[in-house]
Amino acid sequence: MTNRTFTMIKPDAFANGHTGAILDKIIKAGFKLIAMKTVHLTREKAGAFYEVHKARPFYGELVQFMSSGPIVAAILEKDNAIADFRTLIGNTDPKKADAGTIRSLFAKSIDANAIHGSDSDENAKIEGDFFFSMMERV
Ligand code: FUP
Repeated sequence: MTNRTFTMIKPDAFANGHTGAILDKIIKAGFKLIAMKTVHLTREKAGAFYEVHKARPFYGELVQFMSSGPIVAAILEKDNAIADFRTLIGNTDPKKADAGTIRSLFAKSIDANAIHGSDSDENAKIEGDFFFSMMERV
């Protein structure tokens, strides 16, 4: 699993019509699509996905935001996937993200920051399993 990561194109980017441009950047950066789907998370499912952040002050708003509209969830494959994808998306805060990164191009704030990328191999597996069954993967 060390060459896989998990991503979500978040409700802000989806609603603003950036899904195609973001997927184009991901594919041009060398990531292969292993599984992908559009889903609209319920509050309960968004809350469960972000359970690790439950104690943080922004948890309630994060759950509200992530259940506010459709998202695209995907499993991606590339050598060094976790680190390379986090470089591609940029800093959590788009104001601090390097020029050309997905968050610098498509996100407006730290809470609505356009895209998610797993922070470890372990979390990529947990997060991919949250959205996709074995039969939905290449
Ligand atoms: P990242 O790994 O870059 O997605 O960032 P974190 O795991 O630290 O945060 C997860 C999500 O929580 C972010 F994408 C957006 C939200 N968040 C806030 O809303 N406010 C904050 O101060 C930090 C994170």
